[in-house]
Amino acid sequence: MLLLCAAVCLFFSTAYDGSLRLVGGSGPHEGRVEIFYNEQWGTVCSDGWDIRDATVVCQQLGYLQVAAVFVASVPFGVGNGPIWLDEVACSGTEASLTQCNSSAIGETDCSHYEDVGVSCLAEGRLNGWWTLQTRIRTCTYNIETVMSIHSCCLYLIACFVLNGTSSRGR
Ligand SMILES: [Ca+2]
Ligand SMILES: [Ca+2]
Repeated sequence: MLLLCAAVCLFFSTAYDGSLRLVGGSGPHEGRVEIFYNEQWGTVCSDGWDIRDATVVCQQLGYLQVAAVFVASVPFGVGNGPIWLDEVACSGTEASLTQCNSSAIGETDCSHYEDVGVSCLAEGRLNGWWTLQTRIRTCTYNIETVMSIHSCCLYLIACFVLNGTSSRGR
């Protein structure tokens, strides 16, 4: 059980090139958009940013719909580190933000005050795999990069117990 738990924990806490996260919001469903490349989290510039791009972000993270688009992520604070994406041009049907057209990674004329933010509708989640992934992400949201396997396990177990109880109760 502990091993399985550790594997699940590692899998979901490991960012890979193109991983997304939303930072600085009231929960994992909203915040400044950050994308992982080359071992580093970076932001996305608002040039060309629109609802279609935001839709891809929400769906990549397991949410069905966009609640709000922020072209300057003021409510969520500005990022630091690289600005990885600029001139993003999604059609809205891509499975991940990396599949959308954009400037080359890291090539930008933007400053951090132009970082984009997104708010996704927290209720509307995709089914199956995405639901599971989103639940685990919600559970591990506050435990960013470093956490012990042991506390991760306790957290995940608590998460599944609570989620299981609340969904059976309806
Ligand atoms: Ca766009
Ligand atoms: Ca630009």
